[in-house]
Amino acid sequence: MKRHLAAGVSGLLLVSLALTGCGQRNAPAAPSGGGEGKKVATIGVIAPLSGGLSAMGNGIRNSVELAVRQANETNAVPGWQFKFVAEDDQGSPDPGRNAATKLVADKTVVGVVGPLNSSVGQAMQPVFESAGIPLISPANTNPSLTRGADLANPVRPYKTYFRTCTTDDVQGPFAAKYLLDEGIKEVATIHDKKTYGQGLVAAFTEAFTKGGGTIVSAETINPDDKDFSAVISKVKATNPTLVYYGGEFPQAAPLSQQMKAAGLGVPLMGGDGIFDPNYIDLAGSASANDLATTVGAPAESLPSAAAFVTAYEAAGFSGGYGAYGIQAYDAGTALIEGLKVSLKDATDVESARAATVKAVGAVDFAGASGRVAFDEFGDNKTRTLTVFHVADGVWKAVRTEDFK
Ligand code: ABU
Repeated sequence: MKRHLAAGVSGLLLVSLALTGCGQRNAPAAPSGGGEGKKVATIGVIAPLSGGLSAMGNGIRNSVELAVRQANETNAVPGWQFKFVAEDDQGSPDPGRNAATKLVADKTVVGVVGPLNSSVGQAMQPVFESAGIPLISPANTNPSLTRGADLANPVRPYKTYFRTCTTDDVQGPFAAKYLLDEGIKEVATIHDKKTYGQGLVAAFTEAFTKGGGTIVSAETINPDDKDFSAVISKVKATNPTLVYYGGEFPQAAPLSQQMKAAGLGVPLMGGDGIFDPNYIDLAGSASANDLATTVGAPAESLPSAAAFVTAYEAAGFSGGYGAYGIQAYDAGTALIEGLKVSLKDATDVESARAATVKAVGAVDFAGASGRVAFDEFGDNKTRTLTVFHVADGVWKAVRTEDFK
């Protein structure tokens, strides 16, 4: 994954962005007037733009802004100008719910991409459902958000919620299969008790034990913990070959570092929540040989993502697109594809909301991450995953598979 992207690329796109004042990451994204004679539809993003997960959150924000800019440049929906707004959920449910409430109060808001955290998504879902506005997450991976608590008897809880990423009932088994294939049979698990971490570890544990592996210890931490010495000594006593962690990189990195410092010199493996260059920066040399799965293929290896990567670099954003960039770009594109249908003959955004939800549910296009089409639960039909490990101070892909 690229961390720093070149800013000074010339070309038509960059000229166009400069004209609309969109070249700065935090600049207003679209002309407030909506262009001559055009109606305005607002596309929002809600993501962690501050705090520990802001690198991932700003990658989501920028990638959606890019999709919106391109839609305006290509006049994707004749007669309509898209405005872009971004709200900070701080990676927490309450600010996320507040941001959702703020956006749905704006009658021009036609759809929102986000959030990053499953726990934040859960808080936002009812707000968007009540307003009848589509919410498309590029990063929420907990399966209950689309299929309810009983996965054996799935029921879609919110018809307005969609996502472009793969889910943890796939991600956990994918990690388990990789480890079993590598001959790793004795694993300790730790999670942060949040929706994502807990669910990922449960999915991993079920597949790993079914496949013949043993969970030698199962521990938890609190998301705000800094000192993991107590849990590490409990885990160390069980002599695992690897620690599987459910949570995000701000906790996973110091956990890995403290594990190695305490003599628990085994790799830590996590899910997409730890896949960020900041994990390696924070953990330092202790991160060597640690592993992560991601809910997609690496953008740099996908021919379908090449145009996105080039356009992102040309746009001059100050940070990279991050772990969810292509899924976020595809989420923005899914919304715009739906709007091509629902806004075509619409007089205003509000009266087109039901049609927009229906049209988003029916999109089927070749996105940056691959085919994007939603199933009856709102999940993406494409389920590609990758295992990365840390080598020479960077994340390197070791296996990419389409999970059937
Ligand atoms: N998917 C990993 C991080 C986001 C979440 O809570 O789902």
